[in-house]
Amino acid sequence: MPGAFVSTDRIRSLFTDAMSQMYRTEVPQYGALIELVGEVNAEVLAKDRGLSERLRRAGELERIDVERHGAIRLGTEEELFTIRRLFAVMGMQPVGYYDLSVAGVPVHSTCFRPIGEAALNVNPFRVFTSLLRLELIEEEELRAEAADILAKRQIYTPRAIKLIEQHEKAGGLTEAEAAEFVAEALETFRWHGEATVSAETYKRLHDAHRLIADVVSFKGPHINHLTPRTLDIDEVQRRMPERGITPKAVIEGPPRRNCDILLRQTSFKALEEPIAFTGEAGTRSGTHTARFGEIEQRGVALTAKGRALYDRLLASVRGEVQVGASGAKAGDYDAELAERFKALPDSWEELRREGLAFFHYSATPEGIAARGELPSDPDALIAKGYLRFDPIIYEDFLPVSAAGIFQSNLGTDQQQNYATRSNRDVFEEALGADVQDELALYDERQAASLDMAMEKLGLSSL
Ligand code: OOG
Ligand code: NI
Repeated sequence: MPGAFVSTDRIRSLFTDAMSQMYRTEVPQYGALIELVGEVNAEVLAKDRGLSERLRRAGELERIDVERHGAIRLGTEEELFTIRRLFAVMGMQPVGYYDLSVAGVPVHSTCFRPIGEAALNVNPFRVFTSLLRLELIEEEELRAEAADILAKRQIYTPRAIKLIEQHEKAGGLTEAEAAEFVAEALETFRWHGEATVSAETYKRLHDAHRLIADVVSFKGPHINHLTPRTLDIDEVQRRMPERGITPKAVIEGPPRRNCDILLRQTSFKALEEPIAFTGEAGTRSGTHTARFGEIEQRGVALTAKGRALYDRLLASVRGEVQVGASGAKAGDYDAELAERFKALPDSWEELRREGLAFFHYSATPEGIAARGELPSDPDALIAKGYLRFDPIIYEDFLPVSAAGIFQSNLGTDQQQNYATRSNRDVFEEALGADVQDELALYDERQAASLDMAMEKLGLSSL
């Protein structure tokens, strides 16, 4: 009886909440970051009544503190195939393909996220999901050994698999099944302090690449960070040290602007955690560095044209100023970033007029009242206040930023370059589906909003 099913949005929200609770308990420093973010958000809202009112009207105020994304790293094609089915239970679909091997990280990735506007409004939680590319391990013996170790593990509980199948068969889950599903799914993301390999194997994997050790040595793909939303990322970054939190050297992405674009993010350095290795002589203790906390601030989604400009400006800054391992030149980098990004218009109207960003259009009450005597051109309608446009928020990730987040948490001596081609077809085959094109999704939303607005104004859409 389909009526008895709970929405995938609800399951996603239950899951986000459960993950948040678990991660806070597992990583105390993450709890400290959450507190800091909450404080800064409250200060911003108290100072900026306009913003506070806008967020309240959009229904965002009460979920400002809910995490916006997390990340995992998988080891095998089967794991990726099943994670797609698991995320589908929560209304999350694969969007975008990210090849991180170009940045010296032996993975390729996608983002599982809700795609419909209504679902995004309820809870936009996403998971950046990477698949290890074992073929990038040069040493044949080690590659075979890693594949062997991974083939033996089962990262999903039998009950989770049953509930995924139930969802697929019946088309949904009941409230009781959903609660059980969330508890079972959570097991896949849990941290395990016991490695499944010996200290010696761990070291060899680690020598090949730290990330390989992180993926191969454990029972499952522990969530490696969660990321709440901040209303002032620069301020949180600045205050982190006061709380004993060490931030990465620079904020990834675009500089601070009047009109936020894309995604700005920063993280604290991954913690060194005690782990136990298996071995003939019983267990041996050691440490592993994987888990961290991150914050994000999102802005408008850019069109292909806007994105090309963004990529070009960012590349020019990075070509000019290389930030050192210990943060040397971070100030120069920030200054250069701000300077060069002056070439990207910083008003909503210019971004719209020049086709650099995506907007959601709506008919104003004045426009609806004036039906029948309106110009048909959107620009003219906007100029007269009959049509309004609001930024469509960027819901995806940025490969250069993601590489920066990865790198800062892998240590700095690991800059490796892989001479490989990106391998999207192989990724999609393992996934069992094509990843959706993010630009097409934004474009559809923009077009649909304009159609709807024009209809309300009694004008046929262009
Ligand atoms: C994922 C890093 C990418 C982001 O926010 O760009 C990411 C990872 O370290 O596994 O989460
Ligand atoms: Ni992240």
